[in-house]
Amino acid sequence: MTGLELTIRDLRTRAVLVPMARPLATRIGSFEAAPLLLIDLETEEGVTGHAYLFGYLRRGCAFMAAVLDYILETTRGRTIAPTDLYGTVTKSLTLAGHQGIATMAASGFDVACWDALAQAAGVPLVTLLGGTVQPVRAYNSNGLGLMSPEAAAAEARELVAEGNFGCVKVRVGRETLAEDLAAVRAVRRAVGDDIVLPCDFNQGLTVMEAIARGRAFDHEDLHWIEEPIVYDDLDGCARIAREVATPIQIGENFYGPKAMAEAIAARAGDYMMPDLQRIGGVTGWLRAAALAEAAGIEMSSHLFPEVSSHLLAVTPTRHWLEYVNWAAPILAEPLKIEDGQALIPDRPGTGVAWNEDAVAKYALAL
Ligand code: SMN
Ligand code: MG
Repeated sequence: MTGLELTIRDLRTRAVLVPMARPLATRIGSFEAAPLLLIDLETEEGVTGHAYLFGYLRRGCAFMAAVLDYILETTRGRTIAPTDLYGTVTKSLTLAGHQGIATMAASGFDVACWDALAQAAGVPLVTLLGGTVQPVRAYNSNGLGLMSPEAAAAEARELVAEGNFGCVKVRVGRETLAEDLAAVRAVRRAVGDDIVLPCDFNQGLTVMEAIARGRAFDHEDLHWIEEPIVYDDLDGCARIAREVATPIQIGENFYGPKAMAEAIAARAGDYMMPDLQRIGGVTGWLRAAALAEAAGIEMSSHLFPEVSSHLLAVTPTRHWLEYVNWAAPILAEPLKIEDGQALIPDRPGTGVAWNEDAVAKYALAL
């Protein structure tokens, strides 16, 4: 028996709807508040693992909570050994499907397991994973939705200034290429030549539109073009990546490391950016990071900067952390940014814990 032995006793979920400081309009939907599902994984030993999931839809939290109830039923009384539990949970969800809501719930459970384990070990998650607490290069993704060129220019200046960021992401996919170009150029003029500028189409185009807009964007000094078309058309993505010089970035909708392996095999993207809640939590991320290293592909994160910062620090081909502050209001200690870098907190676990007053204030019925 070691101090690291933890036994699952209970798993509680609560939902909150947290207003966002800046609304985000994208080609696939507009967000003014973040529906978050908070997970508390209680152990017999008194350690509680924390994680949160992003519901996307208002009802999304309830969908995931239902699967998490089932995951608790299948794991209550088990020792927290995340790799073993990942296998158990994945297998138990086979007939529900290894995608979508089921995978999101399993990912949240995995993150809470790793958090509990790192807390029990008395070290930050990054340390438990064999890495070092260090600053992680981040871009400010807290805005720059679809808006007029003037508004985008003003918001881009604010986003750079608010954490001395070296990179901000512009959402694109307006009605016409001319409108997109006007916004991208206004942002470039506003922030100057030294700021790195990726852009995100949020799956809004057809393959032919993406090739046309991508070629036009090739002259605009954009760092990557993200999700030009629907996420599961890997052949289409590969076609675009061949025809467009600017690197194509995909990955926020990979469900599990196997989806990433398939995308790599199809040469569907130049860069990849798995999402903690879809790739399979910490366990899934580590496997995806190994695939990225083997393929020589730069890997960034999507949302969840609090945990993704630990994970990028042990990702051999780490690229950029996507910084969003959407969970900050309900966190006891929000992630800190300094000079465009996220500071992994030097405390046990992932550093995620709740500000209970804020959780009560933003409570959303499940
Ligand atoms: C995004 C993130 C969260 C909600 C909607 C859109 C976007 C991104 O694709 O990559 O930031
Ligand atoms: Mg995106």
